[in-house]
Amino acid sequence: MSDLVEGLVVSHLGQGIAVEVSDSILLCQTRRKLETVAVGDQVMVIQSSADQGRIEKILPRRSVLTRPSRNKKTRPVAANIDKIYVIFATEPHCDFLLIDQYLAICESKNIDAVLVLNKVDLNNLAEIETELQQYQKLGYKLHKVSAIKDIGMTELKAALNNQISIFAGQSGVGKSSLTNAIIPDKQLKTNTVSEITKHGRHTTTAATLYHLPEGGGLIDSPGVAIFGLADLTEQQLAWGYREFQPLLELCRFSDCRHLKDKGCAVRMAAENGDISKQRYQRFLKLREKMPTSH
Ligand SMILES: Nc1nc2c(ncn2[C@@H]2O[C@H](COP(=O)(O)OP(=O)(O)O)[C@@H](O)[C@H]2O)c(=O)[nH]1
Ligand SMILES: [Mg+2]
Ligand SMILES: [Zn+2]
Repeated sequence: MSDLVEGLVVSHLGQGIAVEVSDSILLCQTRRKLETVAVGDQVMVIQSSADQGRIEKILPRRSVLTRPSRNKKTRPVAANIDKIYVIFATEPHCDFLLIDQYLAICESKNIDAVLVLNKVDLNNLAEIETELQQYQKLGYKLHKVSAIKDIGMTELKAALNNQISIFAGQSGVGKSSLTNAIIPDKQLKTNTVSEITKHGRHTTTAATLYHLPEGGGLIDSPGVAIFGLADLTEQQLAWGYREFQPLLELCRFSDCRHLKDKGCAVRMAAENGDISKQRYQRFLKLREKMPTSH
């Protein structure tokens, strides 16, 4: 009979879950009927052999990101994240709708959001400058970097310390390039996980938590880091636009949808130019996309 020990879920492998306990990694299965475990979870484990164990319990989460799964349900993709770095660039074309979506999710889940404009070595940045200033006015931190030309990377690395972060953003913006610049021995570490677990190659689709040299961690989730609006309500989406927050209680009706509703303080603020019209328009678009709005 072994004791329960605390561990950190560092990767979800096909054959099991890699849990870091002290300095070693155990390949774990979960106790029957345990809810879905996610990368970043703190768990209680019973060690069954030198390199294997069973997850008995998931400790309470500070935060959880989910993605849609079957039957209109959601499943957790990463837990205990402190900060989401929303990566974007001018190539591929900057998708402000997606940026707003990530920011709204962060706002409603109490996760800090930071904007990262990558590829600043390109010379077409002027076209998004006005839009970027809107975000900075709202208090969002913006890093301007180039993964390839090593611009702004020292500041970005320093900002990542002492917390659990994840990079989000559409394909092609440079998430992998940034991750590789920040964790140069990533390949090595990936191999370590699969060697210790001795269960074949580490699949590239698995989200993995890497420790940063000076403390903290970065979750690399290859493919697109998708976490949708699925588990947000319309109210949470509106709250997710932080400039709407002080206005929401000023709408005439408490169930205002901020569309064509009479006495909507949000719409009036957008019409008066007190808040960004573009952001309000994008709120309406995201609202349309929500599963609950149909
Ligand atoms: N010009 C420029 N290209 C970059 C930069 N960072 C990444 N790229 C390129 O953008 C493309 C997509 O990068 P990748 O890291 O795979 O993006 P991901 O899909 O978000 O992981 C690749 O061709 C990279 O070489 C950068 O700072 N400047
Ligand atoms: Mg990538
Ligand atoms: Zn309203």
